[in-house]
Amino acid sequence: MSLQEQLSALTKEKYGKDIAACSNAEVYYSLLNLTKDMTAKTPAIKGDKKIYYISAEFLIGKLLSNNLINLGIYDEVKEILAANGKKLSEIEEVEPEPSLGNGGLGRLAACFIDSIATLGLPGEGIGLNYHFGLFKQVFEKNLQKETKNDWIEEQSWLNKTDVSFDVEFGDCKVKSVLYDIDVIGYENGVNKLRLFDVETLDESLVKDGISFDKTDIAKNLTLFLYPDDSDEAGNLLRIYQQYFMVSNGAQLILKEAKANGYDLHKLYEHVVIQINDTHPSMVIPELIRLLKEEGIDTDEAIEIVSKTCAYTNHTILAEALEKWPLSYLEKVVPQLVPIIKELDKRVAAKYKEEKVQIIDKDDRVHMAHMDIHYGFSVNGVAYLHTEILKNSELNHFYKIYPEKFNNKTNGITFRRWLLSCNPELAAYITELIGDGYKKDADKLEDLLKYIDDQKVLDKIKDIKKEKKVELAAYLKETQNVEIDPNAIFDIQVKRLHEYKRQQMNALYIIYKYLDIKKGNKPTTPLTFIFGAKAAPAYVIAKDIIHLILTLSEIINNDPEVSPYMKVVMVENYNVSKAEKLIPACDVSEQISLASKEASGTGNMKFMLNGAVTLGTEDGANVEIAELVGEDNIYIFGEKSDAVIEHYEKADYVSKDIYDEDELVKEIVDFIISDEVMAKGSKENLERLHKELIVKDWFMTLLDIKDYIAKKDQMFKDYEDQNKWKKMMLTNIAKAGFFSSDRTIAEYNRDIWKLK
Ligand code: 26V
Repeated sequence: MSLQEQLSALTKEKYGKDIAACSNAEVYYSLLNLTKDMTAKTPAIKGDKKIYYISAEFLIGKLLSNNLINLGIYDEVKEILAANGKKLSEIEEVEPEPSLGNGGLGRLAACFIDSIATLGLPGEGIGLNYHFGLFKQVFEKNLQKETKNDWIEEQSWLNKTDVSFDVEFGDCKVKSVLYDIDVIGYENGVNKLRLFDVETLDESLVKDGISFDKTDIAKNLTLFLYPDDSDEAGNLLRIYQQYFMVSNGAQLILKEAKANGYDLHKLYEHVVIQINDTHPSMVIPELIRLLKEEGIDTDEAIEIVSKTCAYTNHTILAEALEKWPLSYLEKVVPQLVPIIKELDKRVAAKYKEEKVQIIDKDDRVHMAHMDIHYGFSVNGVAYLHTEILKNSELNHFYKIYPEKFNNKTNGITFRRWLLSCNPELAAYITELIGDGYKKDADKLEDLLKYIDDQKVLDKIKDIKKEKKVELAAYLKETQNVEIDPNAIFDIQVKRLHEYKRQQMNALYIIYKYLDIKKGNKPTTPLTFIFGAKAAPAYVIAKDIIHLILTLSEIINNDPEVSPYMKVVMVENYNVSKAEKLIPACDVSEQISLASKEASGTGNMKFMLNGAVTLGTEDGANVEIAELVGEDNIYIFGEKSDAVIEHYEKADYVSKDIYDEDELVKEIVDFIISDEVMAKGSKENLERLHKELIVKDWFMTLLDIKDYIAKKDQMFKDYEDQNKWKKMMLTNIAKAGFFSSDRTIAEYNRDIWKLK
């Protein structure tokens, strides 16, 4: 049966209608079935050794288009739909977006499982099936409000299995239920993402916004990702979740190993566990505990686990490196405590340095320390990040275990971040250099032979324009804002965090606004676009959102200024919105304080889609700069060494800069000017203003002048259209290195060693 016939048969069977007569929703659910049927016929990836990627987050995004691409039927389906008067892009809108992640770490995990399957490696993601995932963001009175994201429908990509395990906590016991999502490799076989859940979950616990009773574990365990941890109950709940995830994971791994007849004494020959940040770190003591239950003695159990587990660090921010009070672990997972104490004792007997102990003087358990001592590999996620880990943050560990440390620069899947989100550009690249780049991303470099070809340069810019028109229409429809596709689209989309410095971008906007008011009009209009969620309890982050929204209201409604600049904050930024924003971007804002952004992956997505980076020497920006060369990127700001020194010496005083520099004072004070106060909230604005002057922990004012200068230069250079087009082409051509297929091949070569 042809695809067309299969789809028609499905719509007839399900809805008693032809494709053309179906609603978009009916077509979507029929396509869901069709894709699942085809996946069932695609062989599972098999091998003698398997990678289990355990992660609290898998920010997979919508799956329909990606799955169609990976099954090789995307174009055909698009044509069938078109022939029946349907548009795939509209059908995609029906699919709810799973919000199983928070940001870069979760999106990376999603790219990785795509690449693992694409490279034909046996591998599974292991995580949790949060019913409401990360909160949905709504704006009210220029403030962020949180509501639940109810994404699970009757018919979905989740396949319920009959796998179930008992998980015991200190004060209760729950039964798990496992859901699988198929992970289809690009023109390859199928792996699985395994998401554990509890059958006793009670969604009705969530009444108002995202608050709920945090104590009834059997009913609330998988409601939300990162439940609010500003109180003790919230912290405990996170530990319950983490243990639930790793205990199920470890039980599943051992079950599969036994089913395959593997010798548990040699588990590491068949199994490798990648611990994605510290959320799954308890898998180490849990696996030791389970191996001991299998009759293996403590020494050997520790050795087996140490040869099986590898750890990835994704941040050097102290507050994100988990340290659980021992008393919390005693309450939630008392069975692990003797094992953790034993692991700690062995470390203490060998190493006296306080900084490498697992349990510190205040009885807090440093999860990362356990990973480093009892894992066989420790990796950072970009060159600079790994260097900082080795030479500064984890230097005491590096001195003990230099051989464990390695770098794996992050990557992104080109299936989603080019083929799916920008089919126009993908098709044109194929026309120019063939489609070899889809499997071997380095081939994108072949584009460089067109660097002086006017027709090619023009066409790349035309495609960019087309994507900008689409984005403008989308924002008009969804948020009722009007932006001009002829403007420069300057975009900063990522989690809201002070270190990422959205506040610095806001200060530039103030500077530009005041400058236009003074009569200095930009040649090409400017559109500044933000998208960001702030953690619900992160007060300053929410103040920054408030400032941006208030500025947007003032600027967009000012007839003197709005023809020249607009400010838009996209509500509820998520993967689907990223897919619309990234292809339309001209200027990619990557302006974190040097040393703080471990890698960044948005930077790679923007580059691949022909945006030019404005960034600091941080994370993977460093590698982007090296690849494209200094003529094709705009780098500014203090370098990481100097920043680290400022922290060591505690000698950065933002108030000095504020007092001494008139322009800085003017733009910072604008935050609490009558004009802004008239539209915004005094409390939020005053708090943010004060924060910048008396604290500014992430050194916004240190870099603001350099940032303004570089950004102005960049907008000026945009006027030289040919120069800009060449920068665009160079960025696309050099993006091949950032394919997650390359990253995963390196993980496999150096860490996992699957055949
Ligand atoms: C930590 C915490 C701490 C408590 C509140 C909730 C929360 C959520 C996530 C985390 C982990 C932060 C680590 C993280 O997301 N790192 C990001 O990882 C990306 C993939 O490697 C990388 O590109 C980003 O630079 C890095 O910030």
